[in-house]
Amino acid sequence: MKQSKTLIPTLKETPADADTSSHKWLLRAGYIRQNFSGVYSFLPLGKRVLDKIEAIVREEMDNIGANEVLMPALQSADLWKETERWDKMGEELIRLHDRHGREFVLGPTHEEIVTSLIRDEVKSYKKLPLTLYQIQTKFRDERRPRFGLLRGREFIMKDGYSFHDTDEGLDQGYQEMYQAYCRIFERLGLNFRAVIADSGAMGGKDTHEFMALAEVGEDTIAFSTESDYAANIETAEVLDIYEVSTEEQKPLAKVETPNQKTMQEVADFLNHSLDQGMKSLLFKVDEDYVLVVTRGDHEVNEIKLKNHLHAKEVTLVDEEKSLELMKTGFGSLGPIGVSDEIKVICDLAVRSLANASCGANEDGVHYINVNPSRDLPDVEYADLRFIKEGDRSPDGKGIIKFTEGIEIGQVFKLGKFYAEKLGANYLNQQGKAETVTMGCYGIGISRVMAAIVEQYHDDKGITWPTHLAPYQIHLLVLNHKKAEQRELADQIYQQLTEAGFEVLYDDRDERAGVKFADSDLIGIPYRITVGKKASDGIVECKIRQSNEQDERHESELLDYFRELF
Ligand code: 9G3
Repeated sequence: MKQSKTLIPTLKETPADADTSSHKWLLRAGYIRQNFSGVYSFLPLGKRVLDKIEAIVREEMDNIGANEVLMPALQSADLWKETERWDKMGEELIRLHDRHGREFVLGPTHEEIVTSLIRDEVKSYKKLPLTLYQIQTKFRDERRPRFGLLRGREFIMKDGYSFHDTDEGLDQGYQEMYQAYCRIFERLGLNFRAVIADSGAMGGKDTHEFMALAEVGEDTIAFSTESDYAANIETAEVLDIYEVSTEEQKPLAKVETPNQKTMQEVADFLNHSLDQGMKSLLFKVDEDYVLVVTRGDHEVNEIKLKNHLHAKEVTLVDEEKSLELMKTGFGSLGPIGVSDEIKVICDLAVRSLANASCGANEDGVHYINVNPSRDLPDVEYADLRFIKEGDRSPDGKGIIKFTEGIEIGQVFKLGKFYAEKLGANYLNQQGKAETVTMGCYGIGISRVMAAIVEQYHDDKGITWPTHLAPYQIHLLVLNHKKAEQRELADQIYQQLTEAGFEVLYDDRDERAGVKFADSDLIGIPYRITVGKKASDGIVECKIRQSNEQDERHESELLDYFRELF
């Protein structure tokens, strides 16, 4: 392709709204342009990279016998009402009317559509297992679109769905998809981890997220230093391996803590470390109120709390509600003497405290020498805290460290939720109607493109993995006006293109400096520069990632690139 004939609007400066590396480089190198918040156009270079990513995904999906389909973006609200997601989903679900006033959604995902298809078309166990997938545009009205393609409101997803007649079948389908995802992300050259994740609203059992490691990642991953354990910190369980203190139990006592409000102030005033104090937070859990107690140096994990109580809604109450219910403000809440209508749950770490302090449910008063076995006889204990760096890994091997990740894929065991709601049944071998069991699997295609740039760039631009770049070779002619340069470049372009190489030919009437800067921005792995030595047939070859360069005679180029590819 000749650059004088295509559209690659590079930018010298970083646009103000570029809020992460991939956003900055994809804008500056002319791969994408924002139409409006969270909505982008892929320009020619961007489209070519998308196609290469999709080709790898298709190959691996077809390898495991998944069947590609294409389902509509426009979905009838009726199906979403049958699964009760029409009401449950918030503002993120884009709802609209057609000309007849009928209600629709712009599809954020396709469980409803694909399950209704199976309900209508699959009636016998002989047709199972079956896996369908698509690569299609999704719509989610994110409150705060940001980081370019990483969190858009319209994006490209590969979403796959598997249908089984047994749980074992689902387990096997899930494993096959999991392995296919590992192959896809390895082929994409991504540094990734498969992490145990929280199935949250999806209601399934097992679920794993695939995270591309990058400091801009919005998810924090807890991983073990000595095993392949990795989990989203929302889910990472904490081992109950607290040694019970041997300290002799002192008598419970109340002390005035007149101006001490925060945990640290109380700990300093009572002359003990944070982990000798109890922190109590009051939550509204669906229609109930729950007092959650953790050690002073730990944080409540609200996802764990919600899952433990099988709740739909968990929110921290405000100070006035705390005063109304507990007759005291946040600084003096505690688990002793709480009225029966408020359940008290303590994180596991609290159980092994000895002679600890806690709020006395009176403003400016705390208890000291609290010994849970004696003073908290009927509280419940559960794993409710966030895992911390330095905790022992839940698999018992090594300790936990944190890193940031971009969620690029997820695999879910959905079970029967959607099939039950939509009546997707099949006749089993005995002719009895059974509900289909499902799995669902997603890869953020456009998000993956940005994740790759997060991992492959330097201070001059993008450094694509060779097989993902929009072109394989970038051919620059420094002075198009000089016949010997132009003729040699034209000849090299024709020869390499005819040999099957993907060549981007910078034939523009631009200064050499502009061409080099643009070439570094765009990030094509190999560059040929035709310049002063053209009359001797000598050109310069440069490798973008390593910056190494050397001179070659044009007659060597074909063999050189055949060797490289
Ligand atoms: C919605 C909206 C946003 C959503 C969903 C529904 C996420 C929703 C979870 C999934 C699960 C899997 C198939 C591919 C892999 C992921 N955000 N999810 O269901 F209405 Cl507005 O999408 N779906």
